Amino acid sequence: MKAALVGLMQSGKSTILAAIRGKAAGAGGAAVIEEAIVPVPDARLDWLTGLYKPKKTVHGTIDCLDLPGFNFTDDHGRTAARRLINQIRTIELLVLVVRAFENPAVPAYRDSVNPKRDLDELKTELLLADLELVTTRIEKLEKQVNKPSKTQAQDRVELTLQKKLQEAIESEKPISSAVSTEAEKEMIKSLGFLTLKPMVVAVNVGEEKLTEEFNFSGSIDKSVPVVEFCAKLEGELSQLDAESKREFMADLGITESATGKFVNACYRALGLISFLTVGEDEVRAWPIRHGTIAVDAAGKVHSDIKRGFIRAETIGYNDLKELGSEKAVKAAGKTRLEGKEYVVKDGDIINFRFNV
Ligand SMILES: Nc1nc2c(ncn2[C@@H]2O[C@H](COP(=O)(O)OP(=O)(O)O)[C@@H](O)[C@H]2O)c(=O)[nH]1
Ligand SMILES: [Mg+2]
Repeated sequence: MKAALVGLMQSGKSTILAAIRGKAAGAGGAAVIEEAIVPVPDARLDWLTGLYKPKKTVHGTIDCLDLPGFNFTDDHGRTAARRLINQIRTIELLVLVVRAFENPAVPAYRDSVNPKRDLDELKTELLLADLELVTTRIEKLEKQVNKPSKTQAQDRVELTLQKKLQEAIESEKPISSAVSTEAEKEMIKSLGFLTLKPMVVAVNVGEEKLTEEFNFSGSIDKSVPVVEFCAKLEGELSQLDAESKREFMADLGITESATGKFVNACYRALGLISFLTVGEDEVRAWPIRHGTIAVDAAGKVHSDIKRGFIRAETIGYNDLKELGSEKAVKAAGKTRLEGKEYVVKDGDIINFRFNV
């Protein structure tokens, strides 16, 4: 799963990425896209590792891109930003990072710290980039539809759809608000509209305002997760051992680390859950889309397991934790034998039975 940190210059993207991967921030400001694979923290994996003592424990991961910050205040900046924006069309999730921290040493964008204004500016730029794309596509389709071709009927349907999307953007609504069916989504998938992508807003708050909550109503849809954390502080936290970290967090009144918050928000935005596999060799979390059926979950592990799928021997993580062993779960009659069409739940521990 690929996410991109998108934000105005000096909003703290690189500091956030450094904090969530537990490494000190890089030089920053470079015009390159940095990539980091961030393991998804999961307390269930920790507990299962204690139980099975496997040779290895494999976490789910999020592949995070850190983009240079945008600057729309001059032509040069706008051109650079537009080029970057077009490079993230294949990314699945956008994390919009906005600055809420005061720091006299770091000049503020447009000379003042104003997260809502910055979020609106980012949103507008994403809409404009999509408007450009939809307009180009409409021009192309309009030329195409009048020539007889194999795709003519299809092109006509798409043209109607693209016009509907254009109307939405022109009234400042995201593409996602105008797409209603899976068929429509499929039709425009390859274009990579930015305002069709799931989003998370990450607010980089100051050290002294850790508990401040932000209201972005009117700027973003209620369904978009908003996470607040102080990137700088989290960077410092990530350098501590577990014990000092707990103490420090308690002192500050933080209950969840930024990584946890961040990853959970990404999961939520993407509609992801995890199922688990256990054994002496490996304890592992497998991210899947909410609603995935057992046979497709099997395919994540191996194509042979999908092909030869017989049953998914399933126990709930909570049952295992409560009863202490697979044997006890079985004795309590809580081991389930699920078929191909079973909709996998978050925290299902699955042993796939298959035959190839
Ligand atoms: N005081 C304070 N400074 C921060 C915070 N986050 C980032 N900074 C500073 O702001 C500057 C820009 O941060 P950076 O992560 O490079 O921003 P980017 O351009 O979005 O990647 C750096 O000098 C950081 O040290 C924060 O939470 N508090
Ligand atoms: Mg940076």
